[in-house]
Amino acid sequence: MSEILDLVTVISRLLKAENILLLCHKNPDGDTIGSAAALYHVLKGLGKTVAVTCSDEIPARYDYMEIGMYDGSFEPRYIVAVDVAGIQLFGDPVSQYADRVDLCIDHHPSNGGYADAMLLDGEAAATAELLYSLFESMDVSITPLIANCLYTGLATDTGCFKFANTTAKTHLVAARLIEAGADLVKLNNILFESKSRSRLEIERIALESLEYHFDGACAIISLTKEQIERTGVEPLDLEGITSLPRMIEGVRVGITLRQQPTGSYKVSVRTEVGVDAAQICAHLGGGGHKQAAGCEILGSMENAKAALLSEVERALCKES
Ligand SMILES: [Mn+2]
Repeated sequence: MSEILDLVTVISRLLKAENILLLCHKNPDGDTIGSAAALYHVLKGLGKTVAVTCSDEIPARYDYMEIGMYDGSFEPRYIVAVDVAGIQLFGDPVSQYADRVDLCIDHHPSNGGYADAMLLDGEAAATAELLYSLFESMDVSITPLIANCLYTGLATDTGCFKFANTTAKTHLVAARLIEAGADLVKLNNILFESKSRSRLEIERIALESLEYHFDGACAIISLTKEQIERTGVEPLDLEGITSLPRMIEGVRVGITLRQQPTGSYKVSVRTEVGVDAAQICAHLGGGGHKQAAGCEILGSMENAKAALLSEVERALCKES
């Protein structure tokens, strides 16, 4: 298990560290990218040699963060994972660092404790929210660029401050970031008000697969790997469709199944307050947050659905 650190200890370790490599999770989202980018700029500002790496390409829409990606030009001596709840989320080739992560900064209560040390706040809406507290304690000045990076993490993990993980603290941090120069209108437009054509196409296909269970309390959409490949949709865009089934009136549990290139099914579960998504996924070897969790299921689509539905039934019975 990881040694659990307080902010002061994390700061002293970061200040001592040299040749720092920051690791994001695969299928990177706004929080892992924004958090890595913000930490990158802060450490760079302290004169450190630092770079970011990720198994998947960082989507072009995030170019405004000006991330310095790792090009092999230094030998990493201090490795920090941001927003990565478990080593299975590194993907290749980043997984080569999995057993030598010095510090993990994260907000997933399910974090398995794979790093030597950990700064974890399971109450934080995003890793970016936790990082803001770290930077505040470090007394670093939040530039507009850093504010944009942190805002991106905060806004994306909360669905633009709409999800149940959003707290007063989340808004207070957002307010500080706005004061520091975060460009709300530009960022919200990039993050929430535009969709690629391939995203729309995959939504159309996903909606054709829609089915209801338990008198409409559960909705499932599913995509085969052929459908995903045909649209050429980016991983992040694909991630976005996981909110679709939960949006339907009367649906308490929304499930999205995406077949992976290996054939297994990546499952995303989104629930209304009162139904525990993490619990549903935990029984299937996954985990996550109360209202948003995931797991991976091997076998056929029908078997995957059957396994999920029996867990959903249990969760619905428990709550209602
Ligand atoms: Mn996150």
